[in-house]
Amino acid sequence: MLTLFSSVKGDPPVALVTGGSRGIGAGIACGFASAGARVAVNFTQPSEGLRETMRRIRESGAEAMEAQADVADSAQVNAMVEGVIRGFGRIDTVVLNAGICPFMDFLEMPEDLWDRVMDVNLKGSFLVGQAVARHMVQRGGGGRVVAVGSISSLVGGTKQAHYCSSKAGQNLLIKSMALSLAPYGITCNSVLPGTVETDINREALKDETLRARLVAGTPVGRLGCPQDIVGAVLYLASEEAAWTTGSLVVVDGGATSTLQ
Ligand code: NAD
Ligand code: RM4
Repeated sequence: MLTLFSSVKGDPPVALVTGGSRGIGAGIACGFASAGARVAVNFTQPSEGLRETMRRIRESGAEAMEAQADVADSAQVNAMVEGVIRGFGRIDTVVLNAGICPFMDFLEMPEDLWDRVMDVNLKGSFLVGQAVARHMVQRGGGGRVVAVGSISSLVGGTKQAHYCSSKAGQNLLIKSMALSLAPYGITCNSVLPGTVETDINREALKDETLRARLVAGTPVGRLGCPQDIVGAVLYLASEEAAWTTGSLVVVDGGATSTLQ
């Protein structure tokens, strides 16, 4: 049985999950709630997904708060982090999950699309990671930073030059943060999912040829669901993971283990 990390022993831990209103982030937010944490759910715009996620968290008996911010905007990020600290007193774990992947051929890719993907996926991880880490250091240290990366940080992808590059950058951001923050008892790791069917790729996966190719390339024999990712994130947010830092944990049904 794992124990989620809490900087105040005996007090329920506090987790902030970016992009927590739907998809993998919603699964992670609900996973923290079921494991006894108080959860701040970051989102950009109010949505049915946000209301549903807040309802699921509260249904499991946990406290939840909304934390609005575009992760690519430093002023909004700082206001969000301050708001969560005001609301819950502190942050013990931050999950850097917010991300976008507007599929586009390399030859067609406009500069502003490249910039936006970098801003959300890479700069957003830096801004939120730094703001929360500064708070963790200020409150005396101890903490967990868990990024949701991607197997697309390890291999290229058609229509994903911006996304793969942003996720590869995020891997080394996390490793660099792990070095800087180790003296403060703050661990920094990434979970790298394979293909999980969510809003980010639902349209692309309507292409049956693509879907069949992805399933065939996944030894476990199916695409992932958000729940497949939650356990690895909770482990990295646990007390027991104190000696795990700078790690990239692949959770992909075996996809990157085969050339099929
Ligand atoms: P999703 O589109 O359902 O969720 C993405 C979330 O990020 C949404 O809640 C969205 O509102 C939020 N977001 C987007 N831009 C934001 C911004 N500027 N500020 C704050 N929040 C923002 O897709 P998902 O699959 O759940 O993606 C979650 C993470 O998982 C992403 O980082 C994605 O790259 C990663 N990932 C997904 C897959 C997959 O196959 N679905 C695979 C590997 C990694
Ligand atoms: C993943 C992987 C998936 C894609 C998502 C958006 O990392 O590349 O195939 O659907 O990103």
